[in-house]
Amino acid sequence: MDLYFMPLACSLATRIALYETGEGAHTRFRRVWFTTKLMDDGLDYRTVNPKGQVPALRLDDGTLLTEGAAVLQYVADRKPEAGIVPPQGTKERYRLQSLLNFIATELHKLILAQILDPATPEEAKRHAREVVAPNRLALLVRELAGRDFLLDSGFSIADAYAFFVLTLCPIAKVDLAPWPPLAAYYERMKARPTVARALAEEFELARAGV
Ligand SMILES: N[C@@H](CCC(=O)N[C@@H](CS)C(=O)NCC(=O)O)C(=O)O
Repeated sequence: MDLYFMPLACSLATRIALYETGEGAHTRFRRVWFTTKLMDDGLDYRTVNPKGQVPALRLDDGTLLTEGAAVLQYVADRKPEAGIVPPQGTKERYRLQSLLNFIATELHKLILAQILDPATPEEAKRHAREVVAPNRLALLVRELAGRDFLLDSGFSIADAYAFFVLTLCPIAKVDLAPWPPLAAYYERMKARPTVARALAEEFELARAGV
């Protein structure tokens, strides 16, 4: 498989999932440069994925899978024994899908994507930081109430996606201080070797620019 990624983008969650399942070792990680949309071989990524967004996963049969929530579930379902996705059809699976959708639409897009897009007017960025973020982060804290991770079964792909969001919050100047449970949750995730490894690797890659 090939994972198309940008360092410290939402594709970080897929990298974590691949390390959790052990398939990272058999995956080609293909970097896409955010500003030019070029890959390291000079090819325009939009010829691969017209959306120009990561993550995208090229399967061995040539199929291209896009959209983080689907990509994450595909990776996790390939190795159910890794235990990072509940079985299909169970209530836990629907909770997972609900969480992935919440993280994608309410946290990733409504907060981070808004703030990090240079074209967003300052007023809209302020609204995202001061009004939207506190409301949605409070909801994330509620989802965690009484749990170490978002699912009772333990670390899952929903946590991997939330980890990306919480990593980017300080970069987007979203204040996490009012939410101590989120800091503890973040540290719990970072204590996992797969998460620490993925984060360190992507920080290193990001040092070369975006
Ligand atoms: N709907 C997509 C959105 C993915 C997305 O926003 N990816 C960002 C990185 S976190 C990206 O590729 N941005 C580059 C761009 O939009 O040009 C998904 O859920 O996977």
